[in-house]
Amino acid sequence: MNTLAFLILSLPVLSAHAFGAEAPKGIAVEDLERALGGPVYGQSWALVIGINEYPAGSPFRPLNFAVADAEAMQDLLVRYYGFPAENVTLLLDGQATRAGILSALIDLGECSKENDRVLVYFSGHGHTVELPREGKRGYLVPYGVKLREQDLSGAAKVERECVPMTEVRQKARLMAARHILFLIDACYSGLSVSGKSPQAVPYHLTTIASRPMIGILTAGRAGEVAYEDPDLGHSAFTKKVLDALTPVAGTVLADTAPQDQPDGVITLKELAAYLTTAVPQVTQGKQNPQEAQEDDGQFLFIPTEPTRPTPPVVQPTRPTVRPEPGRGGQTKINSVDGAELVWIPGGSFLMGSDPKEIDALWAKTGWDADWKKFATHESPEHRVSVEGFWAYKHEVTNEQYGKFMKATGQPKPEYWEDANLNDPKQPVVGVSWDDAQAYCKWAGARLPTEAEWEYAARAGDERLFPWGDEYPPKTRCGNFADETVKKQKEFANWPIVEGYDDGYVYTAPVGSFPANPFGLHDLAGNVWEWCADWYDKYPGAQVTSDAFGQKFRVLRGGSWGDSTFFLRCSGRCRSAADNRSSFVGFRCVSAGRGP
Ligand SMILES: [Ca+2]
Ligand SMILES: [Ca+2]
Repeated sequence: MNTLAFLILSLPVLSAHAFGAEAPKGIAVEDLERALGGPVYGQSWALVIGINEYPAGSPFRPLNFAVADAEAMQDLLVRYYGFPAENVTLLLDGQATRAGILSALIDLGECSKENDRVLVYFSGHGHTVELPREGKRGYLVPYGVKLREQDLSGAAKVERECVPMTEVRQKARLMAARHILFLIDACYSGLSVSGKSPQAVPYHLTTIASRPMIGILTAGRAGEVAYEDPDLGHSAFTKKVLDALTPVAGTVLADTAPQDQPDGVITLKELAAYLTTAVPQVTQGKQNPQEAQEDDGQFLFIPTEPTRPTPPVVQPTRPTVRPEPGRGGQTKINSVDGAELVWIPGGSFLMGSDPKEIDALWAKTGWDADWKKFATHESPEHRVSVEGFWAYKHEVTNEQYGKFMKATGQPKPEYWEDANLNDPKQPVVGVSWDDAQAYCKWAGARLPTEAEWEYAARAGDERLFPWGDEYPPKTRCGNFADETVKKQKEFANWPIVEGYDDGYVYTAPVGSFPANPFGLHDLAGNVWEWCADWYDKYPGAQVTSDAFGQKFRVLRGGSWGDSTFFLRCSGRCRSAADNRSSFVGFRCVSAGRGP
């Protein structure tokens, strides 16, 4: 498919992302900007945290929707409220450790300037402790918390493991931003702002927009349980925040103002007024949001209009987000394992391969006719849409896997001691599908779906191999069974890519060869990569196989031991989930909004 066709096919996806739904007219916004002599805010920054996973046996049960809550909040801020995607830091599960949260709060202190606004959102457990001398203290419960039931009343133990709201408040003091808002979807006691909430600030937008403030809205009080509903797909509190702030047909539910006049600007007071009524309603009074603030400004939600020019994007100063010049793709670092991720823009593509194309390729390459039966599992070609996602640029390395083992006590994989395979920069091998899953969970990531893997490999066109259509390749483009392998006595009988020499017998250090156009290395060869899916027939497939169904997991891309059709973007392979092979590793992906 040519580039133009690809662009046209992707257009509905891109335009939906770029412009969102309808937005309010925003007359008050223009008045406000005129009165202030410029935009209401300099930059907008957000830290968005969602934790589903709490340790087995801990008194904090796992949550179902905290990650979905966080992702929806990130989407809301970027799509409707003018937060540049690169200014929104998302910490999910394994990334949201105590240290990770505190460090991200300090980052906000580093980047935000005096005319900026900062929003911190947290969805997870909260906890309240009675202090031994007097008073109570509220905490956010981070990922990886090590507390048993009997520890919960011990103030010092909880202080060591959890994030005190007093500390969060202290970190806010590092931020120069004019308006700082904490939206906390957790129940605990003690709001940690001094609560000098002004009784009667006149509703005058220019005043409240230009005065400073730190505000906090929490889902409920100590002893209340944050309510999750499968029908809502979110916690009750976040669902109502989303309801309150998502523009529908040009209006925003929470935009009522004291005079009940929608003006296109939603103040924190308006949002709080909406939530303190709506949340108890939907939870039968079991959950009662609390609000407090310091100083007399008001955090403002100002819907961005599709027609308003977007403010110039200032490159963030945070080290976690770096642009990658020349690719148009954005990269970021996973702070848990140090892996570099690249943004894969969403789109649609033809997955699988056409039997005619297979015949033509086999005729051209002279590959063994018997191998064609494997390729029948790639039929029929079918169109698949893929949402944008972040993908590891490289296969997970031994060095990264070592960090995971150290952090979690995970046992050594097979071949860990094999000097041919255990350099820190070589990809980890000898890992089962479950090992790979466990790693992903720790790293706050997941395995790619088979469709995502193939989409990423094809990199926006219909190329046969991640490096292009050429076979055998004329330039070094990956680590396969090659002339170097052939020289090893024990592998002398292997089929190889004739005339191709990559210089490696076993696995190569990741990234030793050029990336594909999406910026991903070693998709073809080096190690097979576990995908999330069961190995099954494609929709509409005529071919049947005993291998289809919930028996095997998908492997993609071929390895240092492969030389032919498995190296193609569409090549499918399978393995039992508990198999630990020297040819098999994995890479992770994660959801979230891109640049
Ligand atoms: Ca090789
Ligand atoms: Ca690979």
